[in-house]
Amino acid sequence: MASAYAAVDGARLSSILSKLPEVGAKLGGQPAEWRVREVGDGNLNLVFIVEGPAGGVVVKQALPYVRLVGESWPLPLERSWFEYNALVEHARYAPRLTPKIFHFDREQAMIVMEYLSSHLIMRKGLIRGVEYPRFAADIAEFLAETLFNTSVLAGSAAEHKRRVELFARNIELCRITEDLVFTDPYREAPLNRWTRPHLDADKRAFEKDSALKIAAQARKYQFLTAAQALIHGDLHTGSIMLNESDTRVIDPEFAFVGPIGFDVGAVIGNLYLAYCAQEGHESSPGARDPYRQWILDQIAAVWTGFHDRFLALWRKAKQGEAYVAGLVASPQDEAAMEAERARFMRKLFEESLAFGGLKMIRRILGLAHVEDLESIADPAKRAVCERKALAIGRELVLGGAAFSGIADANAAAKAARA
Ligand code: SR1
Ligand code: MG
Repeated sequence: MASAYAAVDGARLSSILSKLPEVGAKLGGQPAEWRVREVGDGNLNLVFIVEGPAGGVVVKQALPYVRLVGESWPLPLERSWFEYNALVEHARYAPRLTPKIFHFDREQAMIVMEYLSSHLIMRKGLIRGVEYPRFAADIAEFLAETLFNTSVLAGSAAEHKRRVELFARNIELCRITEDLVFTDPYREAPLNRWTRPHLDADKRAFEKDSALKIAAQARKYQFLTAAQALIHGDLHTGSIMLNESDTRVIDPEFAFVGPIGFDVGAVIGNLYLAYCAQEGHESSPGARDPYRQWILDQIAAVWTGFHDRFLALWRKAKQGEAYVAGLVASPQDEAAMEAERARFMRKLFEESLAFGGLKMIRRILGLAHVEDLESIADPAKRAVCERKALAIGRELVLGGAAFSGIADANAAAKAARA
């Protein structure tokens, strides 16, 4: 019989894992020899590294509340079920870029997965100024493959509706995004925080910025209603683990069927945050200029790589329920279809920038911040970086329509930093 949920500690975790032959074999030796460390530094969960004589695994267990805030903010354990299902879908379409899952225990809200001992959380690498040669191509591939293949551009209506139904119950996690990304930064919410007093005036200005507030709400409407594809839902640079030669996307507990641009924008927005934060991490002014340029190059490469691969998948697709391939018969049909694809991708470009901009602003004026900026100890210096990031975020939300391509977004970012 399954045992009732309880948050684990080292001894209980070893006992649970000892009953899983595949995991036991991976760790080797006896449970008493296994070393268990809690390493979670995220906002929500417990994360353990378990190492034995033969190898290691990672165990992620959901807590029944928001770790960042405490027990006063309950959160369903069921999010682990959505995360597991999203990982299964990601493994289907981007197996090379998804961690391997060894075991899932729904009762314990626990996922046992591959220990990526030679990988680093990308956000930490960005703070240190590390360049990752595989990053842009790998993330472009992940985005294109997972987002295209879980949409009705690739599959049947019935399959899509089943996917919508499964993930539609991830209500509370979506609610966090609805409030924390789209609404709270633009009002007085009790858990908001910002670098005070340096950004007090900026916060007040954002609360009064009619165009920005309404644009944020328009994106919220899209987030609530656009069931385009299974999105990761929290694809910031803390959800990417990588090294020189390998990249993995972790932590899709916010997954649901939503707007494609939300994931693309999450990557782009978090790279712009890292770009702005370099000023707080460089040893002398300008020392990180080449690295800043590397980040901008990655932004361009992620968008271009995603765009090209998504389009290539679409041109080849034969089974999509939308834009039925059989209707495109003549050269005129093909030309009209190509024009439609270009229109779709242009719209997605603007949406991705807008979502990215909103995800930048929420990390500066809302509850949950990012280490890129938080690790800048001097608040005055941090506020300088944050103000530039706010300006870039606002420009991405409101100015995307005027950009002819991603190079224009990068030029706007450079201008805001100058
Ligand atoms: C209350 S949870 C705050 C944030 O942590 C997660 O990583 C998501 O980004 C969420 O919005
Ligand atoms: Mg996470």
